[in-house]
Amino acid sequence: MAAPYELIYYAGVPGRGEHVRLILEEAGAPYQDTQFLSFDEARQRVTTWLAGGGHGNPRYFAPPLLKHGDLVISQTPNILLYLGSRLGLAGEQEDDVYRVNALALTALDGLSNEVHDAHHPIAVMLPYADQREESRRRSKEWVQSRLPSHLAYWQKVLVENEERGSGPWLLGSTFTYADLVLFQCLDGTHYAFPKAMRQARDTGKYDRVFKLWEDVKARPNIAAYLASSRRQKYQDWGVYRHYDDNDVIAE
Ligand SMILES: N[C@@H](CCC(=O)N[C@@H](CS)C(=O)NCC(=O)O)C(=O)O
Repeated sequence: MAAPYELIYYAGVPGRGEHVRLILEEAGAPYQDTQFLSFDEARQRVTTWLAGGGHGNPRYFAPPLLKHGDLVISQTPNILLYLGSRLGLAGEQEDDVYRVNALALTALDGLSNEVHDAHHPIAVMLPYADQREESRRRSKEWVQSRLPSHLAYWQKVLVENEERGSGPWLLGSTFTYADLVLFQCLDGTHYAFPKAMRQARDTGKYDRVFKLWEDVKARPNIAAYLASSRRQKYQDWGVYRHYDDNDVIAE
């Protein structure tokens, strides 16, 4: 399909759309992005797509959406699966795409959805201020038990690859979009919980994980993207938010 890729998402925060941007940036694929509209125009475009149905595709519940010609799809990992295969970032073997998808889903479950739920533990539609106490409690629990468990999992994946004489990436020697997803998840989690992430890093127990974060950051296309104005800053709305109350360390 010769049509350009178009990311339809809110403007003003990296959000879930960031995973889509990173894969396109890594591949050097040209794309249109509603982040370059004003905040209101981008929101309007999202609303128009959600309200208007799928135009031949099943209707959508929530952004990000990827438009590629007549195909317009939702669900971040689904978009990544589509792009990863087309852009050569889903591994080399025929079945690798499922391995890569599993890794990406695991990163999104643990270090995106769970982090989001730490600032909205009671209800997505209620403002943070109405669930502040619960959010602090949940963050403490999360930092204490879930963050180490996720970091330990990723460390094991990387160490086991190494023991097989492979690496340094999640799938082994081949860089895939799972590495990009984990990078963004670590980066966002660091924004939300800088003290806990620093504490985790200082233990030295997750050195391969933190190295992967740095290695992805240093890839030429990613480094150029991160230094550009296309990389939006985290804000106090969106998936990753920093609240001092929640910025705790494990005991
Ligand atoms: N699982 C979906 C979640 C999509 C999602 O929650 N999108 C947010 C913006 S990042 C949204 O607008 N949600 C509205 C809602 O859940 O009602 C994905 O990964 O794309």
